[in-house]
Amino acid sequence: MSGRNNSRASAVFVSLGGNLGDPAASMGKSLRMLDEDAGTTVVRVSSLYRTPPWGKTDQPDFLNAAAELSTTLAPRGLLDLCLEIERRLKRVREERWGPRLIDVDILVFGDRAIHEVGLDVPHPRMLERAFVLAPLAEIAPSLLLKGVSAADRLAALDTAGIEQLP
Ligand code: A4P
Ligand code: MG
Repeated sequence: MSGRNNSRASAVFVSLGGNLGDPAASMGKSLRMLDEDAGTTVVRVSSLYRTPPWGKTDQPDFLNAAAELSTTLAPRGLLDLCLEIERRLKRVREERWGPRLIDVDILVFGDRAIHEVGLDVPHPRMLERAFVLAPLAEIAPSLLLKGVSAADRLAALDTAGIEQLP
């Protein structure tokens, strides 16, 4: 994998989601592939959440989760790994915000702010999305997002219909 970063590992958070096929299995496989990458370790994984579709509402409910990684990859290298995992799980991109087998997005990469072609970190739409913040606040309630904790960010959002699975 290109884009190795030889500096110390950074705390990184990713979101996982899907609403086609067997999303729980796809998310499990994605986490295994992330963990198997030489420079990346999965440190913590949230519960699964059943979430109503956001953005484009005439599609099945999603399953969503979040994970903390420790990685020596550079942000671009981690994005390449996430996209490679989606490809290996045979994700086909059809419409924006449409149904998907698996989506693996980078939410936060240490304290880095990145605005490049094809890579925006922190994820630009995460603060308005309860399906992202519910699992993230479970594993990192004190994580500061623009100066406000993930738990407080979540408390300000409508979480109707979001169900934490056992
Ligand atoms: N990209 C830029 N920044 C990032 C980043 N931080 N992490 C680029 C990952 N990718 C990033 O991605 C399109 C491109 O975004 C990538 O090639 C990468 O270069 P995509 O996954 O195909 O996204 P998309 O679906 O076409 O659009 P978008 O806006 O990224 O979709 P989202 O934001 O992922 O939303 N409702 C529920 N309940 N749960 C969901 O998981 N997901 C979506 C999709 C809509 N509604 C949902 C859910
Ligand atoms: Mg994505």
